[in-house]
Amino acid sequence: MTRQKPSASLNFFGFVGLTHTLTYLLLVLNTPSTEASAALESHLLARVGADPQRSCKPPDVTERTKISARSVTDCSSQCVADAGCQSVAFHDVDGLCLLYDQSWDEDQCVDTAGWQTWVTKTVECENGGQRKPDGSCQCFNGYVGDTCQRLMEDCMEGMESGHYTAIGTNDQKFLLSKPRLSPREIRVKCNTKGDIVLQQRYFSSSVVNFTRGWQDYVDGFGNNAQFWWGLQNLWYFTNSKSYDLVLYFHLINDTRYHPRYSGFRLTENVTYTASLGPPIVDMSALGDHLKDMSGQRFSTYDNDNDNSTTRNCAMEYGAGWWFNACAEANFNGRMSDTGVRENVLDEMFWEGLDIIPKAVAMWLRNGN
Ligand SMILES: [Ca+2]
Repeated sequence: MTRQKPSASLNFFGFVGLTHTLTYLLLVLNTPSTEASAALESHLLARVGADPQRSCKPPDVTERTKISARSVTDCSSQCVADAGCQSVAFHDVDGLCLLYDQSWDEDQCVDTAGWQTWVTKTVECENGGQRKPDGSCQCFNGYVGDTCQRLMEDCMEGMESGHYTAIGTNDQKFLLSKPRLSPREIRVKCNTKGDIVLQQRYFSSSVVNFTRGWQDYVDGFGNNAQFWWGLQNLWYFTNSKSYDLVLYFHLINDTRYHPRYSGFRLTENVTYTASLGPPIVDMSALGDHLKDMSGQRFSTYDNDNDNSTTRNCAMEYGAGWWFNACAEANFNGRMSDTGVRENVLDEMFWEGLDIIPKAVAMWLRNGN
């Protein structure tokens, strides 16, 4: 038995990936489930099972290639890398791996102890996905799955799928996502940690105005760099999975803070009441100035849901927020280029800081 190196066929047939097709192995018969899963996972392969108790090999025809392999994973890898390969048979005692240029039906398979037979099938990568040299699909724009057949539930799922490595500058663009509860796809901006960015602001000559009415805060507003994502989106996501709220402050002296609160959720989608757990990082340097936020309804100047009967907090603060009566921070307030607090309510501020951040953001991070 001669061990043949697959490198020549791998290098050549890797370019067959331009056809945007994916070769995947269909399980026909009798494969140890753990190893089969590993093989499937390593190539992001779909699996179609038959009788798991049956051992069989293809009929007595000449194989395309006969090699040794350490495992069915190894054997199937050779087939995936070889665009002409349609099926494999593997003997797990002898470590013998046979590649065939044709595929087999279950009733063609000859009962033979020790043999596992896999059949290849060619399918398209969906939704703009492209076949990689290893046979798996590289997905784009928020699609995930073996054949890019569905949208990611959130940024973390997209990141863990290996999706981000191909698009590179992921923090510069929006992707599509579909959380469990949402009837439609939702545009999300993901940061490099796999968080969803729900608010992002920095001072510039074309700063986005955050003094907005109710419908804007529900639907979202702004551009790709400075924006409020929208309460309805936030409601869909935070009721589909558990998230923490991470705030980001970048002060004018280049100090950065990342306070993190556990369990952020909007409990209803009429006034978008916030539920927020305690901080889970040391807040001694900043002070906890969101401690009044949990349990509050969202307010804008044209929809006063705050807890003051005499004041319109959103109008005084020039911002939409979960005001009590009113708040010790104003993340959606007016930004300035001086970085110096004027001690007025409508400016961006965090109680206890005598300077104004030059950039802020709010992120949803996967929680427990
Ligand atoms: Ca009021």
